Amino acid sequence: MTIGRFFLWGLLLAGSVGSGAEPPPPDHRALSAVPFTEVKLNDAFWAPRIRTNREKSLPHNFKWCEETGRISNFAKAAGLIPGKFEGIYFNDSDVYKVLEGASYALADQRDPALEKKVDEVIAKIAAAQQPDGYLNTYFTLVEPDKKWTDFAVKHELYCAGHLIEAAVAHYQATGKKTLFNVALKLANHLDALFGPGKRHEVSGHEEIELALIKLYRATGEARYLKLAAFFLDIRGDKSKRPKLFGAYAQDHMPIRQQREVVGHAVRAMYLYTAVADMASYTGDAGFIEAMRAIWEDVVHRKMYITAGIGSRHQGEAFGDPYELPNDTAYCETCAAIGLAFWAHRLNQLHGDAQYADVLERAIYNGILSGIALDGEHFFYVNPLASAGKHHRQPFFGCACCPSNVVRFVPSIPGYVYAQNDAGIAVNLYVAGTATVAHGQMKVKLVQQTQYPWDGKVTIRVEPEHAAEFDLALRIPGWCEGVTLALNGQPIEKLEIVKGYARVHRAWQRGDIVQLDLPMPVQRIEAHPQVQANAGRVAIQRGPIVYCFEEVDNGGPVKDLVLAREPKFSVEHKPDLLGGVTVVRAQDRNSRTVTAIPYYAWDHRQPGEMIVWVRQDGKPESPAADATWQGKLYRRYADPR
Ligand code: FUB
Ligand code: ZN
Repeated sequence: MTIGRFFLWGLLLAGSVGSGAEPPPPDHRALSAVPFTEVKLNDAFWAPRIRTNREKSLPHNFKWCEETGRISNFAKAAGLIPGKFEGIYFNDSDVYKVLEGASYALADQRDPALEKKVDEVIAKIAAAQQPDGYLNTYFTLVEPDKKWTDFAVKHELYCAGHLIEAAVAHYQATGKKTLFNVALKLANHLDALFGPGKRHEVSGHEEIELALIKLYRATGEARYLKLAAFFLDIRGDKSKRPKLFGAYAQDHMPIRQQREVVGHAVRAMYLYTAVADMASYTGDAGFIEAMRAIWEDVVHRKMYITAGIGSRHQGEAFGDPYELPNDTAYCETCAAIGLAFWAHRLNQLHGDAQYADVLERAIYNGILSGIALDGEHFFYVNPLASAGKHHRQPFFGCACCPSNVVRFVPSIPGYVYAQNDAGIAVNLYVAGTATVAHGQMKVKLVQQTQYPWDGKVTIRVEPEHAAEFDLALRIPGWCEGVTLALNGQPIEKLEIVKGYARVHRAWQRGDIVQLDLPMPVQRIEAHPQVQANAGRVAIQRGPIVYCFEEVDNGGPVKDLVLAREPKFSVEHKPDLLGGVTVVRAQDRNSRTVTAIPYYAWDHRQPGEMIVWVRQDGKPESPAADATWQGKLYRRYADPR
């Protein structure tokens, strides 16, 4: 029955664009995220960051968007003020991303000043839209006769995608349709131009696909989903588009045939986010198999321990398998954010915690390093070793990363919980409350924890009335020896399904679940083919990857060698770097060395930084034997 419905919808998607009268496609996801509007965080780690994002990062980004002409480009395109276009041709997208971030922030907390700013900017955007729905300030002001002529380079569809994402977030957060109506008009314009029997084009930089799927989810209008399906179907297909853009833009072969991740990392992540989303409606076996293989290629061969991806500066691109240099790592902040998007979609599609493990790794490491504790300085490139010359900047000419991180941080509430007919899944451990719809009733969850510094988590379950359902708790891949108790009684035999400890019972108001995820300091080793990490280990505790900085260690750290059997100790320092747990160990000369969370590096005196340190006794060139099957990183076993 279900397969039949998928098949029918597959045909409808592949066929001509219809009136939208057909029934909606089934939602094929094993889990669906509990929306950001239903989750409030009040923890000691994220809540202050979300506040800093609202109070500092968003005003800072609006200011830079003003000062660099990004916002006035809209006023100019609208004819409200005179003047020429300023900046790069895709600068509209930064304004949209900042608005998206502002929308999540407003959902968390109303803020009249921020709302006023948002309304003002939206008014300029709306004024810049042309009567047919077209909206792009670069083309309106610079090349009005060249609209929709340079799909490989000029990012018109990319900018449209970011507008749509911002509009959906703004509508969901505030209930206002001011930006949403602009997005609908633009999406309808795209639908009139592109599709079967119309123009066969794709964007050189993916983004529109995932955005159209979001718009479909927000409106139920099938044509947006069909247009996204069309863009995905003709990508890399020479029979539909004789001149492909090549591997850089994942446009070298049809997506269903792709098995390796290639090209520009952000482009790839945005594309595969949309592919995973699309599979959740079509059950498309070709897409699912492509995602399986490409995911393995990324996480087993091409991902840094920080969940940074895209090792090459050249082309901002993925390198060869195991090509993971530390000091020259590119690891664009946007790419880690894109990986988080993709991981989140695959977690929902398959209901498998392994994807949320990567999501968590990205959030606490490769993404968070992209923004300074003050909320006003940003990394674009996130290397895993530094000679002391790489520092966060207030903004960039190409400002994709600041605007991406300021939309990602306030969206984190939307990543914490997921649900299905069977019950509720907890993907991230963050103190706060959530209201989750289950059948006809609502279940309130109250989570308390000091995560990521401590693995003890307490969840109070408050259904409106007693009811049977699952509570599925993600057991992180880094964790060994988890224990779980229900109302104070240990659960002896945990039922672990796809990485979740599943507790099924008739829940009563006030039931308490206590999860204990032990967080010893772990040494991690990399696959022997990662040449940069030969003879080295990295330190991880819980979800946090650590690094050594010169400032904590009385001098250069690049030649640091850990003792053969370091006796690790940890100390939580509330006044250091916004509150961090530091890790201490001994070097091979028995001197104490100190590591801090990678995300917090480069906040004090400039100096060397290193994630992968030499380990006394670890051979430089061990064999890559079968024990490495399917692994890029694993816990280091002492060669005793
Ligand atoms: O092209 C738009 C954005 O600028 C990309 O996603 C980033 O990699 C940067 O090149
Ligand atoms: Zn970026």
